[in-house]
Amino acid sequence: MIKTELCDLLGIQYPVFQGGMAWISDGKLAAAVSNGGGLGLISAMNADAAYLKKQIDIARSLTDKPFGVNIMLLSPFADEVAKLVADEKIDVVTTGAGNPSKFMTMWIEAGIKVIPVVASVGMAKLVTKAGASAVIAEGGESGGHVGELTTMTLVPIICDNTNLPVIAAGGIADGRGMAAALMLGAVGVQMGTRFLVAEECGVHPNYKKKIIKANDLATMTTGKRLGHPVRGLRNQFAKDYLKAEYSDITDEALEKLGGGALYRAAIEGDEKTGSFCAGQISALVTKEEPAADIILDVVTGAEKILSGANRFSIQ
Ligand code: TUI
Repeated sequence: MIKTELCDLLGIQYPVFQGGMAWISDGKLAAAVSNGGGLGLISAMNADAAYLKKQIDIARSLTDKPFGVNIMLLSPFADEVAKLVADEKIDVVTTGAGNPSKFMTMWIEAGIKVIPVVASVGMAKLVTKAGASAVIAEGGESGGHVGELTTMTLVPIICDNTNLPVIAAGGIADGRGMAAALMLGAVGVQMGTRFLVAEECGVHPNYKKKIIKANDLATMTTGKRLGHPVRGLRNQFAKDYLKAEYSDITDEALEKLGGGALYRAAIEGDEKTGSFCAGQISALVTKEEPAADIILDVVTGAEKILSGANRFSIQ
């Protein structure tokens, strides 16, 4: 079995995180991933503390294993959910889409392990100094909000610029991806798209169907004009939004156009007007199965490769 320092640090069996996906990663999915030996994460997304408290209670009722909360720092409720996770003494907090340093002292004093997503060396150095336990290097292959660099480049660059354990994310959905991430210097992986089709994931069935059907060219990025590029499936919403970005529409109107689109995709399954965040690796995600089976498939796949059952020999 693959064991890394991340397993000891967090008390988990396998060094596999489930990404915090807005309107998708709830208490039930997080508990299923943690029960499967990985680290499940509840997404606090754009919701308030009352919603998050409910999901934390659900997760606690379904697992006694460690789990985490992902805080999206662009959320209008970031301050109140940040305080809630400290009060609840959640095992692990991951952050995305910004600089978490103003919350880090409060979280660390509450005994929480803080693991920010970093999209640059500058941010990695800053959170290392602020007391992070590890960092997630998420390349632009991922779904949702994306940085500039790819996983292939970002992971080794971050590894060389921090002494913290690095978790690789973006473009990873099977054993090959995990093995490659470990070769680049990571000690764990985070996957979003693959867990989106987990049986325990309560996202609308249309969303799962679209991921399972997606091919290599199925995703695109929108949102560059407002400084927050987002990768998702190429549907009517994404095409209309991209067109609007290049028109003379105001920034305010553009922002309004994006409002509620994640909800319409994840909860309502609206194929036309929803924003279906998804990673490039959707093309390799082909079936719905229990979260625990996903973890085992990825970990045993990586083990086979790393123990020599691959396509080269060293002579
Ligand atoms: O956060 C994500 N993925 C997301 S968030 C999201 S919801 C959303 N809502 C409104 C606008 C945009 C998205 C859907 N998907 N992934 C983690 C991630 N964090 N990727 C990249 C980053 C990141 C980017 C910049 C982390 C830090 C950072 O620092 C910038 C700075 O210097 O403040």
